[in-house]
Amino acid sequence: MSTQEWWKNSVGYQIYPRSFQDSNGDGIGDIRGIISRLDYLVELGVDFIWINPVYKSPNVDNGYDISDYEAIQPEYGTLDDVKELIAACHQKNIKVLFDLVVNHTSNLHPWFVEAMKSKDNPYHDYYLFVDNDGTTPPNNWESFFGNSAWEYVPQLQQSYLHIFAKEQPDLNWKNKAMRAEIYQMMLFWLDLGLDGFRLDAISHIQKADWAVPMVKTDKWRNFMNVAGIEQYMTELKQVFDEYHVLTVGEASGVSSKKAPEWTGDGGYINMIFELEHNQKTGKNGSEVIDLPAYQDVIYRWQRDQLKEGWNALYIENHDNPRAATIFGNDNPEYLKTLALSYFLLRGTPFIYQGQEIGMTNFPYSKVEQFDGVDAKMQYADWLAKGDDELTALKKVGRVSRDNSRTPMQWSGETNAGFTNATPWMNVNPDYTTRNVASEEQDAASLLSFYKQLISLKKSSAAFGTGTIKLITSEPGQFVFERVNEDASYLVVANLTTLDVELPAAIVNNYQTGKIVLSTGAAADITKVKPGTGLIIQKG
Ligand code: ISL
Ligand code: CA
Repeated sequence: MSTQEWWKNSVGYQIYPRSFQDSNGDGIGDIRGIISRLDYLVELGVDFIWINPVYKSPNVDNGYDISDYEAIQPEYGTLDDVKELIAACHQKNIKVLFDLVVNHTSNLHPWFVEAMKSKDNPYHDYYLFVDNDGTTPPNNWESFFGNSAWEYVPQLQQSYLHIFAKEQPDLNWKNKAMRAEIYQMMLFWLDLGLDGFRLDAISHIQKADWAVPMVKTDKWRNFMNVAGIEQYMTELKQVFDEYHVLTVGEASGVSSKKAPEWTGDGGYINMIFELEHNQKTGKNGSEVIDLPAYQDVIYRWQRDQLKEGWNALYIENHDNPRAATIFGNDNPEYLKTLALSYFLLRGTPFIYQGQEIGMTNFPYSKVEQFDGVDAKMQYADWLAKGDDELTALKKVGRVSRDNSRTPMQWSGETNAGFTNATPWMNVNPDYTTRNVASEEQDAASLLSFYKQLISLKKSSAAFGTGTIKLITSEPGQFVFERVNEDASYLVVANLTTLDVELPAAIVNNYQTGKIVLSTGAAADITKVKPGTGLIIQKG
């Protein structure tokens, strides 16, 4: 492994800046807030952070609608603050990734403002406009956030494509001048010393012909990894390669089979956040993760990238409800087991802020508590379908991505120590018992477990570049070996309600080994009970 592949033995931490730490008493998390919490991250042991967008934005989609790629949203601070953040992180050996959002801009970006002026404006072709009389959209494509993906513009007699909110017009990647400006902008950030990017919605930048209709059974295929994207990814790679930066692509539609072409040697990027494992079961409003289906997806991605390619491992992010709720069990030992089930698979593990203390979904009681455009649209949708308000609230609340965006719970003090003003989003009331300060004091807490797990992960390259052997067992029981020339480890994480029965050969191999970490006191290789797990190093 070359030193350029440092990320293979590393741990990432995702920061949602709006909700991490407020430093100036306006109720909104900011860059100086992140700087003030760096020692927490050092203590935790993470190697790099990925920060969600802090660019100038009217904030229709919490920063994913950018109106100036090279300016910072004043709420978050200034460019100088960013420089200071990067320097402070580097001083503490933490690398910094920013979000790169280039599938779309804000409708208030100067390019789009120009584009709306006339068909012959040079910026008009930076976006995807189609002649249209406004009676029916150019085709039946829907946006990820619901309804038609087209917005009609009467003064142009055209509609433009937006696969997210209508305030997020899609860029036209066929336009060379637009691409050149994007690459220039990336250099601007890389020159400031960023260590990489998380590539937002990157598999959507190429679209099918407008004549191809949407099919209900595969709604997004006309803008997910569509042929022709190769050229753009190759160009992006040229920029990345110049700086040897870490690149993590949110690339839905790239199948596990195809993934090695993207993430292997010579691939476009270093790793992919697959979005397939988000498999749920149960009635609207009380969904839980469908464990067997979830595990199938994760194991398939492991198998398909065994020799070539690399995984980005995660259970939470800013687009999903909290794991402690959606896995249906917020018992700390179960959450430790959940951590074990994904963290040491082959790939680079990420922790989403608050996951390490077991933060849970917000107990919604009124619609005003929702923030996201998507949540509000879904709520209106359920009402339109005939639900009463409480039912609609429950259905949206269970799965809403707003759940993951409540303020970080630092302590049992006012507003969980996030701010001394009114927080921009409600703090989850369970902060009084679930917070960093109290878990730091408790050697048996989830937080303490994550620290041990991170340190173990980094103590042996067997957990990085070592091989992985997935051992078949009951669905929902994660059992695997990590092996290199120096060490062999067996990881067992039992998320089911049945005891794990390991194959005799495995028991023989590891029985005399040393338990290097376990979720509870009564760990025993011959009987890994429901909701528990352990790691054994071969003797
Ligand atoms: O492809 C998808 C589902 O199969 C979509 O989920 C899509 O890739 C995803 O929603 C993209 O999310 C990202 O871009 C959005 C932003 O709202 C999210 O927060 C971000 O993670 C638009 O920029
Ligand atoms: Ca602030």
